[in-house]
Amino acid sequence: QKRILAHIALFPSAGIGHLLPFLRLAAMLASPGNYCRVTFIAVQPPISAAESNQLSTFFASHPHINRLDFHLPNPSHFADDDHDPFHARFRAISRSVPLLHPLLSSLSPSLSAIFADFAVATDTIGLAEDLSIPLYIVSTTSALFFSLMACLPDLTFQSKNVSHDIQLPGLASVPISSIPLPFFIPDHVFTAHIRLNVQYLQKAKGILHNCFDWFESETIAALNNGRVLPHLPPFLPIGPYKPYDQGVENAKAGSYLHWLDGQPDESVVYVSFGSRTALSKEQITELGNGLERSGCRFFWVLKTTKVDKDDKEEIQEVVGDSFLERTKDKGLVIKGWVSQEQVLGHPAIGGFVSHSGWNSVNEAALFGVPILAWPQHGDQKINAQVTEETGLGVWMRHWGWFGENLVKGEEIGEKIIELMRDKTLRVKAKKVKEEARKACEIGGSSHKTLQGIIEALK
Ligand code: BUP
Repeated sequence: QKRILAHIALFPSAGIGHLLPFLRLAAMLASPGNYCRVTFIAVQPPISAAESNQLSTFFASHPHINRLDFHLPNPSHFADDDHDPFHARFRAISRSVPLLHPLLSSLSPSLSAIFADFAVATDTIGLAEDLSIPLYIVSTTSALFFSLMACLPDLTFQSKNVSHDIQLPGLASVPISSIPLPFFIPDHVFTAHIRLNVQYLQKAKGILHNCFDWFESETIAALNNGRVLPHLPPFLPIGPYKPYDQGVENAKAGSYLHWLDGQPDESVVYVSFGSRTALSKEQITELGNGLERSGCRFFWVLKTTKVDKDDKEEIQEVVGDSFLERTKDKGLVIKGWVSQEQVLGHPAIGGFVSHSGWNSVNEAALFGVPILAWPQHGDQKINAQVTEETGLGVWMRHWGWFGENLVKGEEIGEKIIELMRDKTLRVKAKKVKEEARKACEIGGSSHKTLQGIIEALK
């Protein structure tokens, strides 16, 4: 019989960008020596194929983690004013939280804590109180964007067209053009959902942050000193979360990793805009043009729909046979899921054209890969600002939000060349990697913080 000193339930919200950090956290908590039992609440049905696949692979290789399937009674019931299935699902999950009570109260051994996504914070606070256990909120974004969300009820944004900066209390200012467009509409489903979840933050025991102190030290200090908002619980950087052992050989991964094996070190630019952004056809053409003009080797993960299950077009239909033919010696274009952590960890990768999703930024930090940040929506411009300030990347401010501008291939090509030739940036990115690794080592800042949290629950 194994010694179990704490039993933690992990509760993610919708989307792979929420699920993956939770799976990583689950693997970290359940690792030998922590004496933690982990129950993972797997919301069913997931929206994307990527989520279903990650859940199956994860539980096949982590049989010691308790999978608790949580079937939503009416997954698509709630209206969604921006037609974003992920935003609609955030609400559907939140509203179903009371149904978790009987499932969690009957667990044995009984729970010591719930670690829940910020996107379900409000409803889960009541649940944790009913179960008389602490709730830790898991943030899946940068500390700077988290600060903006925390201040949201006190902020009003008049117009995105008048250029000025937003001063967050105790923090660096943020350009108005970085504010996500839904924040200009107070009753937008995304905005309303965030405002709601911010209200009860003080009741949480702590806020877990996928990053490390060095990367965002001033913002983390401001959050912890009460300068951003009084009475916030401790903001606890415990990342970057380590990729977990997937325990399986994947034939598809084999093929693109094999291609990367044949490329010189740090010669390939990796291009991916994450799981939720499909560029317009015109922008895809310009991007292809830019990659070709740059003359750099490239590995491009192509997406044409927001939800992966809907993505049925063949690569050649999107970029054209002639593009593939012309670039076949230089580039590889793939559709569908790739193991990004393996790609970024491959020695052939020398740069990353990224939307600056927070997980992607952390993975680039962990592997020291310089980023050319091309944010598309949500927290991504603010994440890009953080990325640039740390020296991990450069941010194309004037390229704008998704669909705002058509960025021409000529400029994309030039920026890719600059990214791949920039030795100073490469050195800075290596420094970030060093700091990230130091934080996660035994005795490092993130490691110590996580151990402190686990100890407090025993
Ligand atoms: Br796509 C893709 N492989 O093919 P972010 C994504 N990922 O491993 P998000 C893969 O998914 P938004 C793929 O490594 C990261 O851990 C990637 O999270 C992994 O962006 C995660 O980077 C994606 O936070 O977009 O959530 O896709 O910021 O729009 O929510």
